[in-house]
Amino acid sequence: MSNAYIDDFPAEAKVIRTAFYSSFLALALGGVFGIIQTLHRTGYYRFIDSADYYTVLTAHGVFLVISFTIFFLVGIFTWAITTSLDRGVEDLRFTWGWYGLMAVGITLSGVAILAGFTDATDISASVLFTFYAPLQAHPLFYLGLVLFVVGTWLAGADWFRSWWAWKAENPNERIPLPTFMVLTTTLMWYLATLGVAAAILLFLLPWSLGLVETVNPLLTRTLFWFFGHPVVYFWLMPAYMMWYIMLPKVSGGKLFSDPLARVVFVLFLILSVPTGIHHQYLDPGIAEGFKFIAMTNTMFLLLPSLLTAFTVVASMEHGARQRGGEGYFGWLKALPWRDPVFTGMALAGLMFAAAGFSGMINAGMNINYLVHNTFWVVGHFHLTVGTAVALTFMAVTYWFLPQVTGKELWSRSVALGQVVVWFVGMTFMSNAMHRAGLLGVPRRTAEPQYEGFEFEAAVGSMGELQAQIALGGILLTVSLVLFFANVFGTALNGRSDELPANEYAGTLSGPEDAPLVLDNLKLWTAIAVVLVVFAYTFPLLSIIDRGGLFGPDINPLPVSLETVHLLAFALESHVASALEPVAWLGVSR
Ligand code: HAS
Ligand code: CU
Repeated sequence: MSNAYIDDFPAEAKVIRTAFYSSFLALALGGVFGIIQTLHRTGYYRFIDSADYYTVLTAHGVFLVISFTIFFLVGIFTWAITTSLDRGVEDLRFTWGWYGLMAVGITLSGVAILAGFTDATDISASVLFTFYAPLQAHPLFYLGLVLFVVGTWLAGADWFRSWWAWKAENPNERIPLPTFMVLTTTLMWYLATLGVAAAILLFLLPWSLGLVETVNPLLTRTLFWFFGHPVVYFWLMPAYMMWYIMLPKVSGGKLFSDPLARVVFVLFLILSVPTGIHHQYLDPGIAEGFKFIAMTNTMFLLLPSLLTAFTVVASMEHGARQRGGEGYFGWLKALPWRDPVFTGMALAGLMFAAAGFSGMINAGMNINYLVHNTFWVVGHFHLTVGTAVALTFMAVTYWFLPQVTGKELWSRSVALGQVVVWFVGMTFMSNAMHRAGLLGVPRRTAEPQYEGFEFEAAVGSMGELQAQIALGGILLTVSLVLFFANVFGTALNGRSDELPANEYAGTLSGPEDAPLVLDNLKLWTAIAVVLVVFAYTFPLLSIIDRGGLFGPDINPLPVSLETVHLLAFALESHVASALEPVAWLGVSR
């Protein structure tokens, strides 16, 4: 008889359950702040002071993109490791330890943010989820983030430990695909978080504690984006994992290609970090050439997602044909559209296709000037993290919750309604956000409508856009209420013995078709490091060279970074002397 997860791993199920509930708490809080700011910005219902808008926005951002996403992913990664290696964690106390560190960390940061609403303390952290200088938070906020990130590092160590132990017992076997995905994602995360660790520990925390007086804002921005771009793949890769190993199964078929899935995760490992500067196309302190390199890397980074679109849709088609689907497009009808787990993930995928297009536009250096810092970008990330990731996580919750609680899902039809309402709400909200951005409506402000200035819409009107955004926000809130009803309903159910087995999709082309080198994690990590060194050494050196490590005024460490000039000089004279013999051709420097 095949068992549910909780039957085989009761202790691990408890950790995962706790991580999920932490994630849902953050989702609820983030959702409340979300509807407050949608209604405030669009002018439909205003009860907060506009001066508090940054605090609301910070709470919305941090609770959703840091706590909701990451608590959920540590839960499913722990599931993926234990299920695919078929062994429990090595040391349960260690597992609870990293969970505890994450929980304490995010609580400290959360308290620091929420304290911004009262004047009773001077604690506040209204610095947005992109907490770079010159915005400054109370030290508690940074300290909390440090603990949280260290918690995730230890979680990664836990997964590696399991894999090492398994490898010792199974020396000649390929890394099971889910484990492979967890390990590559973790390695990417280790590399990415070096940036944020440096930003916080060397600059922001000492500055907030008063140990140093100033920081170099461009440097903290650049270190933030060193982390801030790859963090989006830390959210996406677990969702992709679900599209690869769960979606084919619920579609009724098998994963089209295990080797291709490995290639995708390797590409993310090597390309995610050296692209962060695409968030800084408008930063005047970074030379255009460095931006061009980041743009080129970003365009290559489209590849793993395009491969994913192909592989995942091919797997869905395989499933549909197993279920009797026929014709070029007729197979779509044979998919299990009444299953919320399937429909949620499929709708999330559809929206991600649109998100990919807005991402490509963001990524173009020239066209980015049109959309940067406008509402367009907000539209983009509500399709990506707000739907591709969030909707996938909610959809798979309907499968995971029974697995880790041992209880039947409270209502499948409410679940189906929930994922559809999210899709419809996000269609209204994000489309209108993109359009508003094209008219120049700025992001990150409570007062987008400047006095005496009218945004001219080519089609429709500002009022219509505002109405769509507010309507979308309300539908998303309704969807969240339905989601929580199901989570509570399920938690209140009794134990059931009729749960589906803990299984993930088989493959049409399995690991035996994948070249061995794909499993060489050391090689891919080394390549990733080299690319990061190439992409970041010179931009960072030149930022420090011009602005000083701690800003232009105080400079406790010697800045002996003539390197950039020296290198330029060396290149220049070399080129000049090489050209000497042909000087008569009229070539001069
Ligand atoms: Fe982005 C800004 C470029 C992906 C998140 N992005 C942001 C911000 C966030 C964010 C949060 O180059 C704002 C940060 C801030 O506060 O300032 N982004 C990209 C590019 C991609 C991309 C090129 N972003 C993401 C993902 C995110 C995310 C993923 C979160 C999870 N983004 C940018 C740039 C900026 C930016 C610039 C800076 C803008 C500025 O000026 O500030 C790519 O990775 C996208 C590739 C995606 C595709 C789509 C493939 C399609 C698939 C769907 C398959 C369909 C299925 C369903 C499975 C090529 C995989 C089929 C269903 C059936 C029924 C058949
Ligand atoms: Cu990015």
